[in-house]
Amino acid sequence: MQQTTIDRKDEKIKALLIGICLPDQDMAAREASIQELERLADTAGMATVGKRIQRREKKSPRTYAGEGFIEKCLEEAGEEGVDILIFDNDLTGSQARNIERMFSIEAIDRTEAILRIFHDHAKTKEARLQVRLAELKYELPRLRSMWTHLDRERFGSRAGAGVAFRGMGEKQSEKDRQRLQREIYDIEKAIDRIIRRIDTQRKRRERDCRNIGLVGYTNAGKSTLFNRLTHAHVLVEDRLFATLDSTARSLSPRSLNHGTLRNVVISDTVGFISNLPHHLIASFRATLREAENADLLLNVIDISDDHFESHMEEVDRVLREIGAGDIPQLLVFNKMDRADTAVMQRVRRNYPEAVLISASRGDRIENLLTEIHGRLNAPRQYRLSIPQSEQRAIHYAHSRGRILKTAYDGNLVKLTVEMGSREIRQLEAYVEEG
Ligand SMILES: Nc1nc2c(ncn2[C@@H]2O[C@H](COP(=O)(O)OP(=O)(O)OP(=O)(O)O)[C@@H](O)[C@H]2O)c(=O)[nH]1
Ligand SMILES: [Mg+2]
Repeated sequence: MQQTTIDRKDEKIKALLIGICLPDQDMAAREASIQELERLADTAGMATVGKRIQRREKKSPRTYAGEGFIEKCLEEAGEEGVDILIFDNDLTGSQARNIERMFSIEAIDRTEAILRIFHDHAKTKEARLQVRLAELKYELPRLRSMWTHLDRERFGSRAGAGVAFRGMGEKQSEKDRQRLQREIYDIEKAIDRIIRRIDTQRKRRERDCRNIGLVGYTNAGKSTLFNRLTHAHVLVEDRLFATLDSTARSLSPRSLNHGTLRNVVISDTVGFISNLPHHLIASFRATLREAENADLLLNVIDISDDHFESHMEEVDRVLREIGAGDIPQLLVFNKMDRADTAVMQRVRRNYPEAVLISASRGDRIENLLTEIHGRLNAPRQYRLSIPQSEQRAIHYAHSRGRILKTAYDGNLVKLTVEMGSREIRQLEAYVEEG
């Protein structure tokens, strides 16, 4: 991955953004996506000089968008010039190289733009390890095609001349692949250790604490809300991916005055974005661990963003992917100070269970705290499968929960029970999944 460097101080790298719209895709969604790519470019320190979308029947296997189209876009960018092309979806390694060779310009895709931001924003050891892992996993599948290409370029075209050398690239590729895999293995081990530490800390806490995880699209206001509820000073910025690692804190004494929310720990986490590649989510296991194990998720949504509903879908998708899809959620529509009245009315109608707040102004925070209190203590239904010999557990379920159904299966008692989240802890070993 060569990086564009630029000598002229203060002058930003000029990026031209290119997307395609296939027959089964919606143009408005593609436009929203390329606008978001502009924000990503901005966060990565680049200035967007143009955004273009080409309607196509299918991706060009060689150059993703059409060659003529790319050429025309570059021409139209004119005098100003362009330093880098950013494509609004995953380029294969060979597409990127073809474009770079044909147009003598650096070409990256959305994932790489996100990786560059992550790279620049990672401050703690935990975040750096996770970003490195994501980078390696991004590079690995691109290696083979890179060396195959070099083979062809250097030796392949002259008949005969290549024979002695053919496969040199492959050997090199194999060596690089092994090196990358070793590094991936080492980093995953290090992340495992971090996760074990997080789990131990959580277990120690859990005896008398409940955990709340803040989740949501990037820039929704999670850290702002976190700071308000805990009086912490986590970095808040009007940029994408300001937060890359998790911070856990108790609610501040002021928050505690407004409801009996003693012993509640809240965690801030990395934000999500559309088209997050699977390996990137997987790399952030340590950061997302707190969310995975929360008793309640505060799903923070920027109601002032025109696309907040598609962001909600994306957040749901990621939550399911990390195994947090079943954790009770409270929808928190943030930035109500900037929202349209009609939109707020629609949200109130469509999501009657949700709360609307302004985290930065501190509006309706007490209402949020009351709602959190209610949710943490609200009973839920669980299916339990308890050996008949475990009389104490069966008795506990009957005395602390409301039994909705009892069945027997061999020596097991199968109970459907409604219980508070605190009480069910004692029976965790008997809860059936799903
Ligand atoms: N108008 C308005 N702006 C807000 C509100 N809450 C947060 N913001 C702004 O939204 C931007 C993003 O806030 P953050 O708290 O950093 O968002 P985040 O969800 O933590 O973002 P990432 O960590 O990047 O995923 C900042 O500029 C905040 O000042 C709000 O209630 N109203
Ligand atoms: Mg944040």
